[in-house]
Amino acid sequence: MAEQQIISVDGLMTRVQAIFEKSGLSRDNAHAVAHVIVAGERDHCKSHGIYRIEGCLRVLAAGKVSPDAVPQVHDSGKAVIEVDAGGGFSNPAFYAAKDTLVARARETGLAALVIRDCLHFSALWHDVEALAEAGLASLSMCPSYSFVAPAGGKEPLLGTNPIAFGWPRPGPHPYVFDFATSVAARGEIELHRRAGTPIPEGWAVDKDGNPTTDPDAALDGAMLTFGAHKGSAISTMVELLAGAMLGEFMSKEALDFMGGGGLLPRHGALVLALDPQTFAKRSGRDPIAEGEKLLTAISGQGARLPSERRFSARSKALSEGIVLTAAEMAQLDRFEAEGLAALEG
Ligand code: NDP
Ligand code: PYC
Repeated sequence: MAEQQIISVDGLMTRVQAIFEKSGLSRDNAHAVAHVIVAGERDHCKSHGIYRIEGCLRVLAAGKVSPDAVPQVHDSGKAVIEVDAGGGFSNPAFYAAKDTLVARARETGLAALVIRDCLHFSALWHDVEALAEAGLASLSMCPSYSFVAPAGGKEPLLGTNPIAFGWPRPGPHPYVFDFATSVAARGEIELHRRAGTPIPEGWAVDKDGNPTTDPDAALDGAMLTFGAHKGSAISTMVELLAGAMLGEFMSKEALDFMGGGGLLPRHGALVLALDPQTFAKRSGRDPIAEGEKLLTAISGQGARLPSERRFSARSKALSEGIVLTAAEMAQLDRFEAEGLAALEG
């Protein structure tokens, strides 16, 4: 068998959706989850691409996610919109409430979406890209599992707590950054473990608090926040805003609730949407044009904007297809043929 194989983005979408339907997810939920995973693979975000299928199947097999949850949107007509994911994946819940969030942010200038009781495994750039397409600036964040030590400590307490920001631009792509507040996403360490390669220095400490480059020792120990005390504070903010403030699990409670980090975490998520036109109105200036001055000046220095790598990976994948290894293809074959039974092999 060839070492590498090429599959079109649509072809991969069909296969991943089929895997989830075979494994018991309702058609709508299978579509939303497959969409986010295929987008990750398409944009060459391997830590949140097809590698995540197995984690989703494991949580389904364990009965810890509702396969046919139908998200319930609660709209009081005020700034805060809530959607109850009903113990299902977060992605269908976000899409169920997105149009209401966009309409409210346009109407009032600022609106928030609270996603309750969801399983969250995905990258966040999907949310902020979707809102930028609607002309809105946004922030998206969620806790995860307490795998990360606060700066100055050595016990895991904070989550890898991702935060993403999106800003609309006139061209085809918005300005987007999206990162874990740990030095790297946990998925990156897991990929190093599978590949048998060391992790870079500075990502983690072992369970005795000593620096380590061994992925197994890192996964057993504690990950570190980016930017020392600064990342630690931002991660703490994510716990407070997207956990405590919502009355949903913070990362430590999420880990205790699931009884270990082997399955995907269950908690809430927060998405803030802001309409730049409303905020700038009385200034008489065009916020998007003003933003462009900064963004083009950054690029003009030869500095790369976040997400540029992703957007070019996307355009290559859309025109040439996605390159997968033979092992990845074989795993797709197995999952598609056997569904959850493939996990036993
Ligand atoms: P990365 O460190 O790979 O990337 C972080 C951001 O920085 C991206 O927007 C990236 O753009 C940008 N970037 C990277 N290098 C440069 C550079 N040299 N110059 C300018 N910008 C740069 O992300 P992480 O490993 O921290 O996170 C990966 C994903 O994991 C995220 O999508 C996050 O949402 C997800 N995650 C999800 C969690 C969950 O609980 N659901 C938990 C933790 C993480 P580009 O992509 O173009 O390289
Ligand atoms: O990569 O850190 C991570 C992660 C946790 C939950 C989903 N992704």
